[in-house]
Amino acid sequence: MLRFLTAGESHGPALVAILDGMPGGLRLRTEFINRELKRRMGGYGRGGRMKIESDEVKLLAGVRFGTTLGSPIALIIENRDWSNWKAAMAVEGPPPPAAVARRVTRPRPGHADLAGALKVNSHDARNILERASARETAARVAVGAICRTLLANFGIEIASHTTSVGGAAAPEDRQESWERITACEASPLRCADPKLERRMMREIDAASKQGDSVGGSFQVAARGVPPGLGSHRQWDLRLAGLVARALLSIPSVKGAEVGSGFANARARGSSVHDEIFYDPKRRAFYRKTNRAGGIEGGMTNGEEIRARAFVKPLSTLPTSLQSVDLVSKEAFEAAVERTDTTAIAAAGVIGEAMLAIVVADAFLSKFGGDSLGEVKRNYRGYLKQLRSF
Ligand code: EPS
Repeated sequence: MLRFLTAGESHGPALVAILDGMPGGLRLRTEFINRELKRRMGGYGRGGRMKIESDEVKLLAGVRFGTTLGSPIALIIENRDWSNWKAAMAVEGPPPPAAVARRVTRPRPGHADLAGALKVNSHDARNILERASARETAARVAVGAICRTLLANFGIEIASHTTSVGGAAAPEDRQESWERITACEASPLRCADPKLERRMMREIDAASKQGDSVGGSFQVAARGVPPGLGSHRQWDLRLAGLVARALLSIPSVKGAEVGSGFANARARGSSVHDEIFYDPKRRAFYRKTNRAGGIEGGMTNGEEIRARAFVKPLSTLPTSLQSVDLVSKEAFEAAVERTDTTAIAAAGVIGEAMLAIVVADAFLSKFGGDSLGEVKRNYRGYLKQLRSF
């Protein structure tokens, strides 16, 4: 139902996105989108670039008088750093000398540089890294904010929290409550456990001091999600797969888990599966545990969606790693000046956006209509069906 594309290079003029499939009649506030963009820029361990940028969205199409038209929504986020890159990233004109063009012939291990250079037959890895950069995720967060706005109309909320940085990790099977997750919003790493957060900050300080980077993990959560989103019908409709794909599409994410999936794999079934209860007052089925992360058989089961992403240490390092020059084929030690020590807090915000996009898509697949009113009518009918089940 929902499709979106982004375009833009990290040091080019701007990032843009087109979101297609959003119903008409949805009130959109740029201030809300900007607030999400601001959240993505924060977090302990970020580097120099975030001091330059101050992301703000401009809606270009699909919105009239603050309300969606049901036509594609187009948006733009300008790159402030562009003013320092006008020659190197000029859109038109002949290429300037190599030094001015800031050509990159030294691929960084862990980055897209080498694989992309080989793929597109370019000896200037800048043609790859500009697009592979996690800068692109600002556009996703803007798209995610629009999806969150839709979901909010149906009481669906999304949050995230950092669960580990390097070796500072919450116990694998601990599930923080929704209240604790949302209460940590203003903390430096958006970690629900203040003591653990201090350990995380020490990990970041130690890595930074040694000119190194550090990875981690975060959990995303969605509450107020009705049962029955996604489908058991086909592999590509199963929601767990869609959530995992969305998380794994975030730069640096190398692992994904639904519920307490990893711990579950080591336990017995009798201690894993969430027993089913019924509340006659609410006329609803419910669980006392949520190890399934709110998804069973590829569908939401009415509990909170919980999924975790595992993030590798950033591959742009101030210290050196062995690599080989693309042109001379000579060995060298790659060292780059400006980078983040970790972007784990930002990664959680991007994870929220990706989850919002997946849930909004699944929601519209089930209840979709051309106007918000039509979606609401369809949803109300389904809630009635659930109550009289
Ligand atoms: C990134 C490298 C850094 C990060 C950037 C992602 O940028 P620069 O090369 O300009 O110093 O700051 O992240 C962002 C710009 C952002 O908005 O998140 C990379 O190589 O992926």
